[in-house]
Amino acid sequence: MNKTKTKTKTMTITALILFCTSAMAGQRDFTKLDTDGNNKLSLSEFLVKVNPDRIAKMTKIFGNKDKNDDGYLTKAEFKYQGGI
Ligand SMILES: [Ca+2]
Ligand SMILES: [Ca+2]
Repeated sequence: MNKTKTKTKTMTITALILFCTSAMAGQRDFTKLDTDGNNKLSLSEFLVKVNPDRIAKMTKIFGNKDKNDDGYLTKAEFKYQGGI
């Protein structure tokens, strides 16, 4: 019984580490893209380094993510995965 408990605990910790790592990676990308540091991504910031033949698709994705249609993506909107 003790063995099973230890295994479950290890798996939980591994899942937590994975979760934290991916959350941090997302944050780093947002910060990298936000070149003027205003904590929002404009369309031009969002499209930096995007392949020219993907601009149209990425512009559409930007629109889908921009839930309040203010032309900027907040961190929360940026992380929203729907519409891709
Ligand atoms: Ca910005
Ligand atoms: Ca917005």
